[in-house]
Amino acid sequence: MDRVLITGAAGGIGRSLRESLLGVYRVLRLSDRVPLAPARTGEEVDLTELSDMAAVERMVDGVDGIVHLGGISGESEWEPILQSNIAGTYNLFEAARRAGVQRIIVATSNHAVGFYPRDRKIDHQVVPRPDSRYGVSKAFGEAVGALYADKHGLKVTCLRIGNFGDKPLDHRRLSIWLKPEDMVQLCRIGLEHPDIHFEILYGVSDNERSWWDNHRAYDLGYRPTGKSEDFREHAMAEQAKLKPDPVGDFYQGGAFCGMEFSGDKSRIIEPE
Ligand code: 15L
Repeated sequence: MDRVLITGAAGGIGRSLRESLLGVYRVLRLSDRVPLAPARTGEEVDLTELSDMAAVERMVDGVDGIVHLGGISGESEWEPILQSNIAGTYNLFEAARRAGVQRIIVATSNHAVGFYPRDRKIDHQVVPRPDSRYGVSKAFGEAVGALYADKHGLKVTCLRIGNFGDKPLDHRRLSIWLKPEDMVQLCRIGLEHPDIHFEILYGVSDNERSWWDNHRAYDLGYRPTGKSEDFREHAMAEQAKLKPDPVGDFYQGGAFCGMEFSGDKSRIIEPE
């Protein structure tokens, strides 16, 4: 990888990767729909709206690999999800294919599988159970990634990210926390590992109470160093400030499952 593009570079994960991948690849091209801090040595800065195919084609021109973080990063109305996450992700893959990009890492989310209950351990082979329009868009990203890997030979890694940050924010995040340094390892696996064809890996650290069997990531060399239990007291103190949420507290996706819920609460049993 010589030139690596990061979309969504203005977001929390993007800003962190901008620092940690600087100098790892010869050029980092950083893109977002909002202006970014000026380029430093080894950087290029770009302003692109993902729903605009012509702009996306310019954005991917000349890159070898992409870390696709761009799009809406939480629940929203359908129209912005459709434009940024669905059309935007399709545009990215199609433009990348035309430009001969070799590898794409796509940031999907635990919300693609948020309606699995917390007492079920899931691996990378379970079918999607999205918990929101946002989660549906992330499942779409995984599907379009599989298509471009199988049909066009792009090397695609989907990262089902839990919660990225310096520490786990509450009880739920003790299971899904992702330490920034561990995210770097996962990106480097996706951009460099020789055996990638199409992968779904969980973006999660070495958390004792993880809900995810992430053995595929370990097979590819992932050795996370973050351990959420080191922050247990902090997470539980924050949890104590939250109201109980019968639906959200049962499912892995948390509040995303409870919001707008109009289903049958007596169905709070394991989905098939
Ligand atoms: C996500 O996918 C979101 O991007 C992030 O903002 C958090 O809500 C995270 O999931 C989470 O589940 O904690």
